Amino acid sequence: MPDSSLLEVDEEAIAHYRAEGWARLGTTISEDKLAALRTRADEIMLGKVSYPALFFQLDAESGNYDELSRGKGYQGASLNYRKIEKLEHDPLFRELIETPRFGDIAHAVLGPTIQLYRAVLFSKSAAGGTYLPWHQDCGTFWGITKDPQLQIWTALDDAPEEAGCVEVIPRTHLGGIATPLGGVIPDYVAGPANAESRAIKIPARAGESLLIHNYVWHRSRINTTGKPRRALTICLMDGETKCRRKKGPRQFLRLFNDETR
Ligand SMILES: O=C(O)CCC(=O)C(=O)O
Repeated sequence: MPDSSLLEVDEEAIAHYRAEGWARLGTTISEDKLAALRTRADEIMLGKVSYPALFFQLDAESGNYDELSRGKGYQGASLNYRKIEKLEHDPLFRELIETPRFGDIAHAVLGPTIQLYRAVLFSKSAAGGTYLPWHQDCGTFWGITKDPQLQIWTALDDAPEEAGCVEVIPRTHLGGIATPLGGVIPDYVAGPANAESRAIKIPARAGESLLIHNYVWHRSRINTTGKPRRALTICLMDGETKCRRKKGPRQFLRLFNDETR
């Protein structure tokens, strides 16, 4: 169904995302808001602003994904957190999450009701961060009744190649999920698929957003710029998707829903 509120440029982006598994939206946020978000990211990492619901993961000192600490949460003031989840609890991040243009795209891709699976800051600190291997964002590990398809990634800092920009293997989303568990693509799948030779890099300027299909293989390397490289990813899904957990199933935040759709 054509959506009259959709910008032409977003129609083109959605077509590219459907065909290739990713797309550029261009700049979606103003410089003053970006500056406030960068400050807020630091404040959260340093414990100056805190919300009980936030989930934290520190970088591995080695930069090796397999050596990340898991399940430890906040480990004290540090700018070396690689991942902070549940940023919908922070009003500044919430405003970015609720960007009306994101809502128009989400409705065009997902339908009349939208919920948020997660809002995550992916950070590669000035010290380099962690190498994030080829992965998909889906599978039984995610604990929901249907794999999500749509992520909107927004750079808070410039993310050139040297900063560990996002890389994708175009069209891999068309092959579906690589393993039932989802997540990291095992070597026995990535090797025969010639992942290295098919990879493309997607450098981005601060304030630019990308659409990323949850099934497209994507990764990001170490940051060698000596400056932080942070981005907010929101994963959106349709309103029918439910948590599979029997005990205390998660309730997902509804977004962009209005009575007129
Ligand atoms: O920004 C990054 O380094 C990783 C992004 C990512 O994996 C995602 O948005 O799903």
